[in-house]
Amino acid sequence: MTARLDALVIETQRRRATVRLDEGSELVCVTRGRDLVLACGDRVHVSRVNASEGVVEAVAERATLIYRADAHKVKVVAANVTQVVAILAPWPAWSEELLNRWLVCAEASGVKAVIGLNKIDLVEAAAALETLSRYRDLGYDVVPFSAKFNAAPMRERLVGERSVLIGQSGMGKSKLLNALVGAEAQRTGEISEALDSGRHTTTFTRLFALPEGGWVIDSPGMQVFGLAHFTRGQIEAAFPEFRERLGQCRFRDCRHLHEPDCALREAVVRGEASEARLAWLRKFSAEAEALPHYARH
Ligand SMILES: Nc1nc2c(ncn2[C@@H]2O[C@H](COP(=O)(O)OP(=O)(O)OP(=O)(O)O)[C@@H](O)[C@H]2O)c(=O)[nH]1
Ligand SMILES: [Mg+2]
Ligand SMILES: [Zn+2]
Repeated sequence: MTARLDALVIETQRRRATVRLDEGSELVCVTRGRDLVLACGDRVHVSRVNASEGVVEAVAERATLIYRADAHKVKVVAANVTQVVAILAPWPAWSEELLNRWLVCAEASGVKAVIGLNKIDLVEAAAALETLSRYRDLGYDVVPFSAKFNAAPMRERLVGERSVLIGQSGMGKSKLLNALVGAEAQRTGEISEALDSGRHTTTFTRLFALPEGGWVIDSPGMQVFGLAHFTRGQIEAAFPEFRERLGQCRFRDCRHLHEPDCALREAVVRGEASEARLAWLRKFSAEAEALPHYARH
C-alpha cells in the first residue's frame, strides 16, 4: 500500500498529466479511471509508481473551473484560478467576439477578468487602447504592457494571484510567461509562421509558479470558445452593465429582440449601454439555449 501524496497539476496532455508534489519533485502521471478529467491548477492525490511516474487517484474539490463547451466537445482550461487574463495585441488583430466570450466566461465562473494589451511598443497600440476604453468604462482592468520591453504592469496584476492567460495565437502569452519567470520556459513563435500555417506555438497547457508568489497558466491560442455550459440566466448576469435591469422587461421570457418594453433595449436607447454588447448578450444566450446543457464538473 503506497502513501497518497498531495500534488498540483502543472501540465496536461491528452491522458497524461505532470504533477508537482508538495515536497517539490515532479511526476508524470496517468489517471485512475477514464472519467477523471484533469486541468492545470487541480489539486490531486497521487500514488508514486517509481522515481518519475505516478497515478492520479483523485481530484480535490475545485474552487473554480474554467472550461469551454460547444455541441461537439467540452474542454477544460484551468482549475482553481482567481482570474482570467485575456491577452490581446494591436497586431495581429484580436476578435471582439472572443474577448466578450472570455469576459462572460470569467464573470459566470465567479473569477475576475483582466484585459492585457500586449505589444504597446508597436505604433498601432494607441488606437487599440482607445478601442479598449469601452471595457474600462464597464469596470474591467485594462493593462497595457510589452512582454518584450516591459512586463512590469502585468506582473503587478499577477503576483499572488492564480491566473490563466487566454488569447488567440500570436498575442504573446508565452512571451509574457517567459518575462515573468525569467527564463525561456515556453517556446514563442514567429507570427508569420503561426498565421501562415494556422498552427499554434504553444500546444499544451502548463502552469508556472511566479518567483514573487502565485502562479500563471499558459494555454495554447484559441480560435473558438463555446459558452454552452452556462444557462441563459448565467450569461445575461455576466454583463455588468445590464445586470441590474434583468427582470425589468415587460415579459418574463423577454429575449431582448423586438419585444415591447425591453429594459435592456431601453438602456441602449438611453445611451447607458452599447448596442454591440447587447448583440453579444443575445448571441451567446441564444447559443446556450440551443445546445444541451453539460453537467458541471
Ligand atoms: N513587438 C512585440 N512583439 C511581441 C511582444 N510580445 C510578443 N511578441 C511577439 O509575438 C509573437 C508571438 O508570441 P508568443 O508568445 O509565441 O504568442 P502566444 O500568444 O504564446 O501564441 P500561441 O502559443 O500560438 O498561442 C512572437 O514573435 C513574439 O516575439 C511585444 O511585447 N512586442
Ligand atoms: Mg504560446
Ligand atoms: Zn428584454
